[in-house]
Amino acid sequence: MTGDTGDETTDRETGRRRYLDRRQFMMATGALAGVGVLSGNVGGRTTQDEGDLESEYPGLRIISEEPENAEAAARATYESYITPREEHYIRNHYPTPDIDPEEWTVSLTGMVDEEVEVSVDEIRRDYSTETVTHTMQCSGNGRSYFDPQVGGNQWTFGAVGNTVWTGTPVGEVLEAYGADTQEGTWLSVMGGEAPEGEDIFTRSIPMEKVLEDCLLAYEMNGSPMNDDHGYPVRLLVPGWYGNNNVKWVDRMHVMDRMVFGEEWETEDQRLYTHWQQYSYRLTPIDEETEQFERIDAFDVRDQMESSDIRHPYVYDQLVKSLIGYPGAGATVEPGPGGSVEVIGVAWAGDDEVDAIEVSTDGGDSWSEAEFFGPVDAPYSWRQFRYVWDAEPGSHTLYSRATDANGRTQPATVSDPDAQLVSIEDDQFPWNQGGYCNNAYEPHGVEVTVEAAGDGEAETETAATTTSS
Ligand SMILES: Nc1nc2c(c(=O)[nH]1)N[C@H]1C(S)=C(S)[C@@H](COP(=O)(O)O)O[C@H]1N2
Ligand SMILES: [Mo]
Repeated sequence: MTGDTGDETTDRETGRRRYLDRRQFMMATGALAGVGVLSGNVGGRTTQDEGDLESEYPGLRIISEEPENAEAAARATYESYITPREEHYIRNHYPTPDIDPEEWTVSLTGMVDEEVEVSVDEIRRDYSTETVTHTMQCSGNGRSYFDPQVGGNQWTFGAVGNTVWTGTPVGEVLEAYGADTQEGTWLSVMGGEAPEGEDIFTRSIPMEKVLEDCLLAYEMNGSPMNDDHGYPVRLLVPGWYGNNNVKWVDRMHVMDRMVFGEEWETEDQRLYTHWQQYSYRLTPIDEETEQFERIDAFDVRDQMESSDIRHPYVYDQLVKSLIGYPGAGATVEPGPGGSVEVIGVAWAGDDEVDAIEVSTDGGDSWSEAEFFGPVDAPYSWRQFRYVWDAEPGSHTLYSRATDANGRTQPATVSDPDAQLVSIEDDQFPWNQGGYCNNAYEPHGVEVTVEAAGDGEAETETAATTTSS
């Protein structure tokens, strides 16, 4: 099994290093308060070359240029509370569209008093403005650690970021046009970028979540959102996996169920149902995914444990954590007291993370680490630190978080033949799509500790991780 991504070219390595050095400098001087200040981005296309992902996002490892898919290249991204735009992963099924915000509208249809086209200007100016810090993770993050591997982008650890999103509460727009938002209704939100003949990126969100905290967002980290992240307007579903956060919102349809069945399909295409009903489901090997009109549990773990839903829908995130320092493959020299400070992040979707433990001996023993950093953002990750009395030699480091429901990250991903549908015996259920991997072993880091005075310690050179 491979988590290794150390095949980058030297040029790219140099470019990234320059960026990371610069970033470190700006952190030190306080110039980079988590805001995308490095590349002069404004709304829409940036001031740099169009389509040149590498120069626009120097903190990312590019998986594909078209459609744009890229993840954080270095563990260092997980040393900080806020993820700068230059390091926030991008996940696109189709190429980023070129949108004129003056012309763009969001259609509101279905169970409403009045079907309308809402302009971007109206969304920005006619309703209240709210901000949420949200740890957004692609449900495919960690997919490359599945054995046997499954198809799709081979994300390692880097398809997650913590950013500040600003926009309009969706509920206010729905209310303005008399939408039926009673219990049991759903809002299906559609992206506007699908090329002719492709399935429209559609997600059905239960109305109770929509009204609770969903936004039509247009700013990221205090700057106008840029095109790759959904400009001019995206849905923000705090705490839930990235796939629910529909970019380039084109239409919102109020319904009494999810997009389901022939009404939402054409003869030869799952036009609106594909991304809701077939993709983004946790299905064991050799099973066909079962479709539902409605479900009433949204936390992925709750669904895993429900006897009604055998193939969970990818909604609210599972508990997970990542070590940011030391990075994978790093050689570190302990400080004067002989210790190394292990730093990382832990999150649990719309639940809280309750505890975080670190192992420095490959999981034989565990110690409680401590949380630090901002506390007042319920959908945001928490930072953690652990002061490690580090002996010279090589060590395998793991982190393992537990959420407020007492659910802990499992150790490994199961064998497909086990056909698990929930987390059992410390194993995450292998599934056909490679979704929601929160097992801690494949996300660990291999670290070498030098004896004090052994010379220059190097930092991470590639996004390598241990395999399991
Ligand atoms: N319209 C549209 N919205 C989309 C997608 C897409 O392909 N099209 N990808 C989704 C997925 S799978 C993820 S993980 C997030 C990624 O958001 P980001 O690119 O801003 O990180 O957007 C979601 N929203
Ligand atoms: Mo995703």
